[in-house]
Amino acid sequence: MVHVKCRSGLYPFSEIRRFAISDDQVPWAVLVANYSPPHYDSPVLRNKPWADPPCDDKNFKPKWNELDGKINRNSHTGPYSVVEGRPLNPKGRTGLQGRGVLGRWGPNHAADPIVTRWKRSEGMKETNPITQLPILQFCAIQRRDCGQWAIPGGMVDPGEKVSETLRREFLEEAFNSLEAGQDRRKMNEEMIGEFFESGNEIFKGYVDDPRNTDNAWMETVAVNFHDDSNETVGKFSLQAGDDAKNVKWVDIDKDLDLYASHSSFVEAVAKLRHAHW
Ligand code: RP5
Ligand code: MG
Ligand code: MG
Repeated sequence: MVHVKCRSGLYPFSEIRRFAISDDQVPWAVLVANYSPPHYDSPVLRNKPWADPPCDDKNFKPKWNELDGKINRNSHTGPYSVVEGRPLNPKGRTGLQGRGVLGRWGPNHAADPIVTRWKRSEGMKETNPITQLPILQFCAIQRRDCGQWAIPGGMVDPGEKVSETLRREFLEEAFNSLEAGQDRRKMNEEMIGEFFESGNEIFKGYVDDPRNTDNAWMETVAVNFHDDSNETVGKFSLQAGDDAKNVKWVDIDKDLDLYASHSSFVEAVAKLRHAHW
């Protein structure tokens, strides 16, 4: 499917308007003679330790399509092209050149923990009256940046294992671990540590994120961790933290409108668990 959320209107947190292209014009293989997207590198990236330098910086010698020191510049989608020193978005045009607000040229790797439990009343699983299937709930956060509801995911730090990112981001965004006292932090870490030991990989690849550009894009590994009995994560009280301003259990259903490609990840979990969608 062609990307959609990274093609329209104003680029997030800017006054820059994307160059409009039709679905047919997205693939690089299709010639678009007048394609002249604006260039945007957000000023927030300047001298940030988590961001690459500008592509024309003489000291910047990235190793594209490989592990570059601790930075993973491989794409889950396979090798990407690099034209005039800049990686090209593997899904095609976005109407904007540069990095936008993304820290890395090329793939920006994230991880998304999809934590689920059954909706219950008085201990019994609730079913949807139409599909007769049990209703699954996932732990959703409201993003501070755009206000949209989302999976509590985040960026993989250089050298960090994806399994660690999944656990860390969940604790930061849904359990506010960065501001928790020592006792609560320890208790949550122990409980989540055990719970996160076994998950089901749902998706690995490109994300249709509104921040994507022609030269920088989001990729993720989405993993489902399920509390079947509401005895572990399912019964703990949630507290939003870091880049989340709200957190709650949300019923999974096809009308969900979530950030980036998150609805499709949640749909895959509902199918996997034979839940209502
Ligand atoms: C999405 O952005 C990913 O699926 C992940 O949920 C998220 C990571 O970015 P931040 O939450 O750190 O902004 O593309
Ligand atoms: Mg985060
Ligand atoms: Mg996040």
